[in-house]
Amino acid sequence: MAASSTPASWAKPAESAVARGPEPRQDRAIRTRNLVLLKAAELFAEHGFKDTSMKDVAERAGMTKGAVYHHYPSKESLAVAVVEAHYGRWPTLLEEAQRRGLGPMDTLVAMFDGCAEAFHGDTIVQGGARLQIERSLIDVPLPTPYVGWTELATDLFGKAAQAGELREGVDPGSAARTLVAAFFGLQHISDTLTRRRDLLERWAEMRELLLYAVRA
Ligand code: LUB
Repeated sequence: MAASSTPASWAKPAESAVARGPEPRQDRAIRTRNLVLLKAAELFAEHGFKDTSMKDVAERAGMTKGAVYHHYPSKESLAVAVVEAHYGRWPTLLEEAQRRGLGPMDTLVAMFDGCAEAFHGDTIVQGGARLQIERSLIDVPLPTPYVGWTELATDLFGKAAQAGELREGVDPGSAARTLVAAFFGLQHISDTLTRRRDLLERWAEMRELLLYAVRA
């Protein structure tokens, strides 16, 4: 099966929409920057963008505010970095899924299984998702949400149709838009009701029903 290409909206843009601190070179600086990003994602996921301050990030990271500002000159630059890092998880997931040499439908399932695992336990992804929900309140451009997963799912459902794995009459684009919308809603409801504790069970339930509906 021809490899699916990584959706453009998942790639880190060449030019960031906001000012960034200097690219760290030494390991210590890289570790510090990553810690700031992780703690910011944690706070964004817990409290949202508006109720998180750079002071909160510094305290949670055990650093001075100056150290945080050195890497990220504004809270907006931190938000952009968290959302970009969130999308940066998916190309690796796609490479891993494609290395397994699965058919298109099983590649799609592997991708969404990995997505569910990430939403269940990856702080960067959880912080990125909260920021995307609040995107209208954040005064900088953020990557366009949902289109990457829709593009990939459309491609894989199309390949599944060619391989005879998709139920007769199911349109790949329609199946992709339905799956992405359903998954978005599932992870949001799970977050709202159980802080995503029940996400994996909810995904297993949805996967069985949706796959039953679309598999040949
Ligand atoms: C996914 C979210 C949450 C789409 O791709 C995205 O932008 C997404 C960001 O809020 O769910 C469903 C896989």
